[in-house]
Amino acid sequence: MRRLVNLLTGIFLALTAWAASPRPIVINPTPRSMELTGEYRNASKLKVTATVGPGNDVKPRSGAYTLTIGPRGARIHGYDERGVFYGRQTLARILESVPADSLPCMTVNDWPEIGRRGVVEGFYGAPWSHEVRLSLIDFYGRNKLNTYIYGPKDDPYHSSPHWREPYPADQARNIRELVEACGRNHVDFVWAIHPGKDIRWDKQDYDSLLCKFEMMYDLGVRSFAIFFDDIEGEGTNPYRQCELLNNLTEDFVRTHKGVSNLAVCPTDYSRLWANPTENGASAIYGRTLLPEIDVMYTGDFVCSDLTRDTMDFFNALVKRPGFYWWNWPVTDYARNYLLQGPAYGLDTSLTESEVCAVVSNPMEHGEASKLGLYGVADYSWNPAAYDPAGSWERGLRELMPDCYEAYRTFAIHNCDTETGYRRDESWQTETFRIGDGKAAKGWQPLMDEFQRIAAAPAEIRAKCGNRALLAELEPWLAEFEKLGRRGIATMELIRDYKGLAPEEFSARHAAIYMTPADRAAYVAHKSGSLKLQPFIDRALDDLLAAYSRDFRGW
Ligand code: LOG
Repeated sequence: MRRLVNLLTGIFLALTAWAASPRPIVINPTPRSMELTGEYRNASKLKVTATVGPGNDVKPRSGAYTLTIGPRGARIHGYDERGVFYGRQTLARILESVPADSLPCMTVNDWPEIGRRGVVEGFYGAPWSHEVRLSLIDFYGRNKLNTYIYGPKDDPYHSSPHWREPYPADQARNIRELVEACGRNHVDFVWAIHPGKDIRWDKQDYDSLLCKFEMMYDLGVRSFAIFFDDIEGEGTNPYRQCELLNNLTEDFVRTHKGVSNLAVCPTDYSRLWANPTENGASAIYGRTLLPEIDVMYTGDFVCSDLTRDTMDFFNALVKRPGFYWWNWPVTDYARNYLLQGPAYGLDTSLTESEVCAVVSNPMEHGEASKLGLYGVADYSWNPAAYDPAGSWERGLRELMPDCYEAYRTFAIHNCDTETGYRRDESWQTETFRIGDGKAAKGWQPLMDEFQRIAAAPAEIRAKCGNRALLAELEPWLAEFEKLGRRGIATMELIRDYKGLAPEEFSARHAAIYMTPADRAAYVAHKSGSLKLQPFIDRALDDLLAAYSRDFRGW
């Protein structure tokens, strides 16, 4: 009984200390199980020991670990080295979250659901800079993402015209550095080639491909993928594609030490145009492609949700769990938007038996993609526990700890694309029409929001420590600030219009309209396109009508 009371008191004290700490313990991705075991201790001289291998209650899968923080120190046990690394990440997050004198004792038992989780740099447009790539690779490690597929469409040595040729020396050096950075972060660097635009299915091109793989191997690359997306003509032949992959497995993968199985992005990578019959390319893949080769798939559309139904469709044809390529938050088809919303549309009941990998194709703005990737990391590690909204809030805090509220204000109004993959936006903002009965109640909250919008950019500029992120956001921040000011002026006119003389009404009304140059700047870097700017546009029309109707002073 005394022990029980002691234990309960211990838990109470630990929880109190935890609750009183400046921030709650935030670990991304969300661990499988985390239990407070009662006491707490001084963290400043924490002794950490690490062991590796099966046993010790650790789940037998790559990246799994247990972490025990007890009175005598912290113990990490990884199923493999990657697991030890992840245990250290979790411990680091705990230590960042609590004050040094109140580290709670706890046990964490954690492992990933989806074996391969990460990013495909697979968009059109300016490839990421070397610095951004390095910064992202650290971010992957920190968030337990283990896969970085290098395949920027506009790298001419990845695609046509130069896929057959070696990288120039400076670029080769950079790739070697990326491989090393990935190694430090336990990320598999996958180099992808996109030869299908002009490949000839002959010995010469096969040898060119083998030779290029050899060169990449010499730079340290140990994982490879072949992309046949977005091509026409001869290159699309599924029999030839399968033959090539099977031969490469035979002649390259199996003859080179440490090389992992290939992955392929077929030409029919989306259900939208995939022939669902036995004669279709996906079924041909299912029948002829070696079973160890992974097949990529974007779902029902090019940009679409990850659903059980879409995976069932694809997996039945290719006869293996598909490799999911999520086209979000990519914006190469809508470059004037910045996607800062929650990562949602991902089925939380999926397991590795239905989806062998989940990778996200981000924006050409690598730093600004981190917010989305934070959610992707959380989802793919532990889908069953994934809460898109909660994860997004944590991501905002992680990226801008000193101005979370301002970043949140910016992000919540920068989610949708208006075309393509529609995303919810401004979901906490209620707008109204003049005279629709909601105006009286809705005016103040909307005015408050426009004021927060006008003020957020200055705060972000002053307090965001990541200058590279800030530089990517800047064109949108500038437009966001103007949107806020237009909104405030609109709200003031709604409040005042009935009492205004015609000249004053006209002047104030006209001042809110964007000049053609303003409009062009807004369109180039859109914010609030789903709800806020449409509210302003409509309000200006309504104001004109209402003023003409109500004005009695002529
Ligand atoms: C391309 C991809 C592009 C994306 C979004 C795949 C497999 N390929 O329609 O490079 O970033 O759409 O625009 C694509 O998705 N094709």
